[in-house]
Amino acid sequence: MSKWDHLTKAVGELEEKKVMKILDKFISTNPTDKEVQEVINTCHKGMVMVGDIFEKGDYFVGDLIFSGELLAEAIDILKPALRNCDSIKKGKIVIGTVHGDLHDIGKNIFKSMAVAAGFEVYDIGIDQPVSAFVNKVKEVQPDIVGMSGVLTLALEAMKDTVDGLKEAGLRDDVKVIMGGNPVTKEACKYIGGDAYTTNAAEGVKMCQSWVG
Ligand code: B12
Repeated sequence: MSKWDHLTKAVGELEEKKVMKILDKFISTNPTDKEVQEVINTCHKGMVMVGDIFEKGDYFVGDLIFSGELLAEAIDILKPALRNCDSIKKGKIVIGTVHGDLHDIGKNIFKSMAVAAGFEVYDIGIDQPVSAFVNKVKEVQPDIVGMSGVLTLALEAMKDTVDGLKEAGLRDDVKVIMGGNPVTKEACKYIGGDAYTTNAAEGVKMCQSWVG
């Protein structure tokens, strides 16, 4: 039992008004960064619940779209509170969702948290071909490339992206971090990344350790 179970349930059951009411009340308590992170993780759990209900056939694609909008709305409310994050070291990150994958909720959460931590983030968007990553890296010369994807197929696209960076002679100039539900230690090794995570806050810490 967690004190946030009612929020997980409200997100999972797509109860927009209830979710917003809980978050508005929470924000009015001037929460710490740690507390905000806990609430973001709670919303994430609610999305897992949405996925489970979808898998059972009780939610449809429209419900998935609505759940995405609901989470984006929740993050918009929580974002200002994340500005309480201490800025430690600044660096540049190029981030995008790899080709074939249209999911961007997790990417946007990571982006918000990285910006709040003081990083300059260049978000190239969803379904991005290898060339878009390569061109942006050439243009802004980041410290870090972040790849996001939640489809199993995204793992191959991540490998293509890292191979593309290698072919362009850019791989050794950047650290590569990947996020999204299917990433694992084995996948990271196969893809040729430097790190992986399914937790945006952990991802930001890894990035900070690289630029520190
Ligand atoms: C919302 C959603 C959608 C929305 C997406 C809206 C949007 N703007 O993103 C819509 C409706 C568009 C959608 C479409 C589809 N979806 Co969908 N979707 C989901 C759902 C419910 C939630 C995904 C999500 O946002 N999770 C919450 C975020 C916060 O989690 P996350 O991405 O893992 O991110 C966290 C970390 O991983 C990390 N992170 C993420 N990225 C990065 C990057 C970096 C650099 C770092 C450091 C960290 C990091 O930070 C985040 C916070 O901690 C999942 C179900 C589930 N259980 O996950 C299905 C799911 C991912 N979808 C699925 C499918 C099949 C589809 C469709 C093919 C459906 C269809 N028949 O059309 C299409 C795919 C289209 C495409 N080509 O991409 C499957 C994927 C199956 C698979 N194994 O490949 C899932 C698992 C549902 C299911 N159980 O079947 N979907």
